[in-house]
Amino acid sequence: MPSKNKDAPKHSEAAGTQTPDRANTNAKLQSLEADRSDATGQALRTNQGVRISDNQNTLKAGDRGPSLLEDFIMREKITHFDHERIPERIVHARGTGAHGYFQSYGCHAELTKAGFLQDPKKITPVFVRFSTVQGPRGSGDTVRDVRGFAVKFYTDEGNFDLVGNNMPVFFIQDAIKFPDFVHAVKPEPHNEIPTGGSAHDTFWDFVSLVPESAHMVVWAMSDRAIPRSLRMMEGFGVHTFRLVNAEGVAHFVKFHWKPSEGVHSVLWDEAQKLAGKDTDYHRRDLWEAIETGDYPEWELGVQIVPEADEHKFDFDLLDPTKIIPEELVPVTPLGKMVLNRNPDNFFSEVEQIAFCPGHIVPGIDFTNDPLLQGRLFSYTDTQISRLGGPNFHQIPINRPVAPNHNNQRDAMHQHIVHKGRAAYEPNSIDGGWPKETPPGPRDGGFETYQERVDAHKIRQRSDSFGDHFSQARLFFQSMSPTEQQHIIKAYSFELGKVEREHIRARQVNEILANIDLKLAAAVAENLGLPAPKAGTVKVKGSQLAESPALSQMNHPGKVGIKGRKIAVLIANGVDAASVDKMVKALEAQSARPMLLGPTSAPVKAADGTQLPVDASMEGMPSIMFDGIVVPAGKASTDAMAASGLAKHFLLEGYKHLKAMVLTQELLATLGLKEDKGLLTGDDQKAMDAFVKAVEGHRVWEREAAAEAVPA
Ligand code: HDE
Repeated sequence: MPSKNKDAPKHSEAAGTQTPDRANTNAKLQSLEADRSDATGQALRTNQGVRISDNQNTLKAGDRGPSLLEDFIMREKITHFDHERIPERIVHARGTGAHGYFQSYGCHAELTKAGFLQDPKKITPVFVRFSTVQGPRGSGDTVRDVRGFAVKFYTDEGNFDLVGNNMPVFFIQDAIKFPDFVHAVKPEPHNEIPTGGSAHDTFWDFVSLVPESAHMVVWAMSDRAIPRSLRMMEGFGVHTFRLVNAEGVAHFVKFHWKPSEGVHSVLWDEAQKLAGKDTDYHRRDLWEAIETGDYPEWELGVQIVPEADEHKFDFDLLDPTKIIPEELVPVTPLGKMVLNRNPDNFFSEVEQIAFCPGHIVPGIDFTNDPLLQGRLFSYTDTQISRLGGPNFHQIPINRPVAPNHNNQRDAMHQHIVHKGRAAYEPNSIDGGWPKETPPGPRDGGFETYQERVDAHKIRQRSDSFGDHFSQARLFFQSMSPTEQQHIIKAYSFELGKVEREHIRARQVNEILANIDLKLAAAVAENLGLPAPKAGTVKVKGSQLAESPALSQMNHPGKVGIKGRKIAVLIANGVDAASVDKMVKALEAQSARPMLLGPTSAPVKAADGTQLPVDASMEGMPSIMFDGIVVPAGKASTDAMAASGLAKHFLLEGYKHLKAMVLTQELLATLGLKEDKGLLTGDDQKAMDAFVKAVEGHRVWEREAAAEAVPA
């Protein structure tokens, strides 16, 4: 475990009340707590409550004889085991999650009557599940993919699920295309390859034939698809929703989550290596951050558009392949979310949580976005086969904290013993209960926003959904030169894996050439395709030339290097005082220094002290860290200069543009030159420059020099 925050609450103490926030959250979750089971001090029993005397041996006829069918203890155990698996999610199967709370910054009554957005003192418990889309449950965390960002708010008025992604648009405009899209991106049917990625023929075949995917695919080829951490991702509700106030006045809104730790990614080479060296990189990072008290935090905000301005934009608000640029409509902050508690049981909580965009509360409503409308059907439907019937809302993690009495009855896995005789309404037998609540400004029954609809039934896409390239172009052109290069490389890598040349050519000539000719030309060159001509689609262009909010470089975060992992490389003969100085300087910044030795054995410092290490350089390679420091020490420096393992660690860190502090000798041995983030010495000046470089996430200026370094 990281050495920082040793006194922070540990997982096993999570039910305690370490902070007021925690206390409130836990009090709210009492109904869920009741279902948590702790076997400490308990006898081993069967499911029927019978004490078990021997859990080692099946009942047999003689010690070498046949097993006996009557062994109900063995049969019960094996039968249960045989049924331990449930179907994984069709998409978003790989995920992880955490508990936390949401707190409104103030009263937003002018915007919505939703109770959880009225009072800054109200603590609303939440559970968040982050996921990848393509890969199965056991796939790698760092694959190039969209990340799911699904939040369940357990509000006093019922559960509100904000089931979003870390990208603000989607691949398709209409729900009826979702199975086609998912079948195309999933592993190919004949050989179930590739696991977790989109670099294959069927995905690129589909997206090159479906230009409405163009905008989302540029996002997926950008660094957003390889986040450094789940804590460092923006989240988006994607669709336009409505917020409705007590007077019945509605505004269109787009939901945004802004992480306090900034928006950061790993490099593609790191992502690929991590997928092998630490398949669980993201879930481990989230888990450790929460265990060590570095609680991740996001700000929830909305872009607000009055109903009267619905048609003011050069795109349709109902089209989920479009953003509202933040420069046109800024994000208004509403409140913050903090994740402060890891799950007790992965299956019961992360696996069994069931989200649905249709779970809304009074004060929130839908729009006619045809993708959203289809989702309203799909999620409940899928839970029925995934969780075995329509009573999945009774599973502890799904249970609202609000009461939920109604006349729905029976079905698989019914856990409630309903009292009374009348399971219908109106009734006169049970006094008419449970009864309807008329709509009202507070605590009223849900009332749908009264949008007027007067139309023919048609299967037709609105012309206002027809511009597929303007915003894809805006996105690409809003990137920094570094980010643009990453996008070019990502398209080249992915299309390079496509076997059919006509698919590569179609993506370049019919999609990329309409987005940006420079992008298309660069990718064509990398693929050995003829230089593309300008695209044939007349792209009207966006209202803006650039949207700086789209570049990750403009989201550095507000917490400095808090929670960033720093490798402190040591070997026998290291100067213990130098180690101490560097570790203290890092801890002063709330970073997480970890001591790494040549092996997992303690390192003997020059003054004879034994320094226990957190891991070996092989066990935790450079790709797992945000920065590297090497304390002083002649013998330790000599040992590293002679060690292939240490040199690889350092060169790889250099190549991945990490901030580093080395000794002069090592710098010379590795043949590297100092730069803004490659420093020498162990004094405060070097450490201050190092901290600044880690804050910048990567030493982008080094990119050209790093190209030449093998690692
Ligand atoms: Fe989903 N999606 N989706 N989706 N989605 C599911 O629901 C679906 C879409 C998203 O952590 C499934 O419980 C359809 C957009 C997340 O449990 C399924 C359409 C966005 C998660 C489903 C979409 C999402 C899911 C699979 C097009 C971003 C994971 C298992 C109409 C706004 C939630 C499940 C979790 C999961 C259907 C499009 C986000 C099959 C039909 C757009 C974050 O019901």
